[in-house]
Amino acid sequence: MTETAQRYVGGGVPRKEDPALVTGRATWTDNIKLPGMLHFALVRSPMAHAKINRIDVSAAREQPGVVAVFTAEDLRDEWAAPIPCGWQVTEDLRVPEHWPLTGDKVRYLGDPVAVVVAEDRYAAKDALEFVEVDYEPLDVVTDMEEALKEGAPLVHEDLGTNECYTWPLQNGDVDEAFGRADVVVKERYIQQRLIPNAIEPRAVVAQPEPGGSFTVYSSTQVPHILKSVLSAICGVPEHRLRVVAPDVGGGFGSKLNVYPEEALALALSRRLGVPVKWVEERSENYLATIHGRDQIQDIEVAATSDGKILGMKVELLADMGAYLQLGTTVVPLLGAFMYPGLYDFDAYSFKCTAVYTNKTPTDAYRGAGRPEAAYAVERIVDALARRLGMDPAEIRRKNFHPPFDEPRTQPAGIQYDSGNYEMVLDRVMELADYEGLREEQRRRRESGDPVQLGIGFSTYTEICGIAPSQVAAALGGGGAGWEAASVRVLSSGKVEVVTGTSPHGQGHVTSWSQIAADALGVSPDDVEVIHGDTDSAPWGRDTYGSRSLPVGGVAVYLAAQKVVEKAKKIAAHMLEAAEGDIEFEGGRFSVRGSPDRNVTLQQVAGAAFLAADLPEGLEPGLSAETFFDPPNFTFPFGAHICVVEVDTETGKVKIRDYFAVDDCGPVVNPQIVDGQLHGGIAQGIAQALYEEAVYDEDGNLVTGSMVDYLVPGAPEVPRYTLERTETPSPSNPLGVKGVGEAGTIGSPPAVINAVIDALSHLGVTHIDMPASPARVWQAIQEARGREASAGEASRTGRPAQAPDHEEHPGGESL
Ligand code: MCN
Repeated sequence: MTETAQRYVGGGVPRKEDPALVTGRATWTDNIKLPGMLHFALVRSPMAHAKINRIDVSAAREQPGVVAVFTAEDLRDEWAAPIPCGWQVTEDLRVPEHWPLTGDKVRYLGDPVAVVVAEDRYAAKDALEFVEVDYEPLDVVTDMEEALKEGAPLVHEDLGTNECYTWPLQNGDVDEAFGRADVVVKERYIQQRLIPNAIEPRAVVAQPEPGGSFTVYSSTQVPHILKSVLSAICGVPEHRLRVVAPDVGGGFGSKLNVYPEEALALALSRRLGVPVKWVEERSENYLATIHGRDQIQDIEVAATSDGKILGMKVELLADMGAYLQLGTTVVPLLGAFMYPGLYDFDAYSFKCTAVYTNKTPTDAYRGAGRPEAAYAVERIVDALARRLGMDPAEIRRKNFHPPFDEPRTQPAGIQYDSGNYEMVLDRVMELADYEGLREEQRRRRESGDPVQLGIGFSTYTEICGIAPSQVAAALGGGGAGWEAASVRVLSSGKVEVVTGTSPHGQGHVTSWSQIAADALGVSPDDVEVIHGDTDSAPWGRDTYGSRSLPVGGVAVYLAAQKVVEKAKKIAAHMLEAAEGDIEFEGGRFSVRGSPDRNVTLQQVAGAAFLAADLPEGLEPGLSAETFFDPPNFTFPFGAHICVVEVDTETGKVKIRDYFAVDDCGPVVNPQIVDGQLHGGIAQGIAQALYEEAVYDEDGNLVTGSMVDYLVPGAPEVPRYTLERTETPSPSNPLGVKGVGEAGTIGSPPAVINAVIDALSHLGVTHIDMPASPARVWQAIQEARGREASAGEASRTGRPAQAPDHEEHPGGESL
């Protein structure tokens, strides 16, 4: 008899990864110790921009424990190609040469100029100060607008300009839309530079193997991409290179890259014939690992007097930093399609100008382009609501796309997969008791309470499940977007899943076990998931862009389906029935109408392995491989309400409550999804209230440690109230959408809108992120000053000084 199949997808299966992680049995790259291994450290530029006149390494070579010291010149022959830019986003993209060590000039604080190899880390580190570099300081440019001016210092003289590219997009008649609008609101928002701060900094070990092969262990999100790119940079043929991502302690996008230190490790192990290791220090990480965001957003919306949006214009300046890393150029363009948010209107234009400055390169940081877009649209929709005296929920509702379950074209010209935006908004308002909150706000305002209540909305969507290879290629991407999986049923019926995704905190081992378990009718404990090693998982496009489930997890499901199809043939043969009559449920194959005639998956697996009696022409074994390249991205969405208390006397913001209703389609593992949202929202709160990488005019990173760069801790983040709705995606057969970045994308505008909402009755309309107590206090004082001068003006008849776009870049204006 067939029992009712137990389903694991959607259930609270505990994370299989955790016991090893919480009992100190994880293998981080720094735990790898190999016989004869040497260690290296880098001499990094103490200046943001300088000519290198001379490097003298002779004293360093004499230091105890030092084995070798190399400059760019010494390693010139190691490279077959420079570190590449992965996205040729325009034909005339200006790409500077980027070598693992710089020889002529340093272009940002921390630019590596020499490498010391020694018997241990400390000896390598101690010898760094004996490398003498004669730097000739050059003028520095850290500000994007300054960098674009005539006569600005050039980060790369050979490019003749600091402009990296300009990328335009236009859909619909924007002039017409703005021409017939009753209201135009224009804003400038600043996306401050952020530092990713994975718990484990980067680390790499390279080991020469017999026969001219190499193994590279790296704390990376992208072992497969790293393998192809390192092969190209170092000229090691692909089949002679194995890349392993051991346990990886987070990345948040920062390990979606190929860094100078990884190329150096491979080249040094080849040059010296021994394994070498490099482990990043935290303060080094602040300089040497990519940063995120750093954009200036000029956004305008045109609307009717009753709040219907007609058109939107966005002009973006995006800071590339001093060099291009793999995804530096594409990050702002991931946002290009997302500024329209959840809103349906006809005309949209976007232009991004990308700029070189003397700062650490930027690249993907959790959300990559989409938090920026969501922030700008959600802020300006609030500004429009204030301008028109409308409720922020009402204006959103008025402009939402109606519910849809088939792809629907949005204003930037791409197709959202499915959505029901009113549903999430209605639910979050119910959860938060919106009316009750407004009532409390009214009371506090009327009583003149120094602590004011603010209620902030964010209704967001985002583009994730980064995949369709053709779309990636059309955007200039140099890598494919499919994902691969193999499912192998062993002779005993136990299962091995091989995935091309490379988890670093997202729980793929658990999730993929659940998917395979349901598809094959086994328990998740009977499934082993193999990942992160290009020898055992040879095909993959890795983990970023919340793609792993909608592309990689789906590939696991499809490979399992292939296995079931083959198993049905064997079962039919064993049961002497027609293949078409075989049904599969709960791990058992039975004959339709005769459930007692059945065999288990284990029996079929045994028969497939023994191969003593298989159907004519069928190969032995029970395994299958799939490459899944979906037809479209997935677009999770949600509605968040942040409730803040703002102390008007000190400027301090306290998040009292945070409500989120998110929709990522059917959920594989609710506990993991909650965790992803908790972490994601915390990172968004961090951007909204705390974090900012600040450079001074000379290009020094002022916030060079965690003392100055404020990563929030548990006391700073609130208790979250989370709920979900479930709108399946038509982009894949599981209907799933990604969730790894959703919280980070949704939360910053909710927090800032809440802060502004708390203070709007005082005349505050804008505060830049991070909304530190000083900034909030300042905004209150400025608003009070304006009120006072307006009062004065009405008494004296002289015009009051009104805030406008020029004087107060964040101010709303008509
Ligand atoms: N999931 C689910 N049901 C859904 C959607 C997702 O159960 N409908 C589960 C998945 O099965 C998977 C996890 O949620 O276990 C995340 O899946 P997905 O949304 O596909 O995202 P990725 O696995 O591709 O993760 C990448 C994403 C990104 S881009 C960043 S940045 C990020 C993030 O994930 N960095 C992280 N989450 C992180 N979490 C940790 N702990 N550390 C990081 O560095």
